[in-house]
Amino acid sequence: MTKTVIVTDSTAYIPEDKRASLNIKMVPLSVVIGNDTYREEIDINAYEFYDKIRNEKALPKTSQPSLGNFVNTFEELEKDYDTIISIHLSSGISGTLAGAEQAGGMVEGIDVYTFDTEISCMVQGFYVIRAAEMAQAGETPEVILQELNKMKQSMRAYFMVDNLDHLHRGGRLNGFERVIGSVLQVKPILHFENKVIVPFEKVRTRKKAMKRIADMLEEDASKYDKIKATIIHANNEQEAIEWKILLEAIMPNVEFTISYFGPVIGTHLGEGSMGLGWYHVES
Ligand code: MYR
Repeated sequence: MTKTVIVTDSTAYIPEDKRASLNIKMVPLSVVIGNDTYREEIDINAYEFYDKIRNEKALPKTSQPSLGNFVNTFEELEKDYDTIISIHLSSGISGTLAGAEQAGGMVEGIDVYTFDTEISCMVQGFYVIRAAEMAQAGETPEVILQELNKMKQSMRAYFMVDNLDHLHRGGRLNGFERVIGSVLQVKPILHFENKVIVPFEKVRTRKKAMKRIADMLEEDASKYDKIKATIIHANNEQEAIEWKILLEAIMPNVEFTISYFGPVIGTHLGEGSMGLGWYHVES
């Protein structure tokens, strides 16, 4: 039987106990604040990050894992497994997946497959958790990858930020003039298209944006028996909890979780951002 292990990066923001129970290996991205570099989820957590940057003059920056980090991780896994499936944030916003691909070609004695989630955060986490459950059940890498590609067909995610400056500064927003967001106070709904972030719709208020996103989920919830959804917040957990209670009441066939934008993604979105991602679970 093929022994398959699942690797992901820190931006899936899968809690440590969940990673441990599903044998998910995590390679961290880093945030750089002033002269200090922190591996997220190891040296700094989301609460510490948002707290720290509030009192910092220097704006944080992010960096992908080093090639050496991937090589070391894969070499270590080669001792116990035949196959790695390395699942990462969108290749259109980070070089992380390219790093995993390169390392995979350098390590002998183990097959490395990479999977581009074309998204990030717990939406990426949905793929990782499903793949890890299947690996634990002894499924072959081919069957796991087939399932991930199937999940991609119904995966959707929308998010909004309080201030577009973070995305502009990091060069991660496409198709939107800087002046529009700041001058007109537009709260655009954002999403991923062809692996990069683009505006989905321009909405005037946060409330309207949240209503529009919820309506899209409700439309899918009326078509499918079972949906898994995650509400993603950037240090605004209370708002996420309230939204979850509201949505759960009108969509009983949707299983909601609450997750977060951690340090690396928070650097590019800013505090107060909010997102909703979901996919259709086949029974
Ligand atoms: C790096 O330095 O390689 C990391 C760059 C990360 C860019 C993040 C841009 C925002 C992503 C938003 C994801 C929303 C998912 C629902």
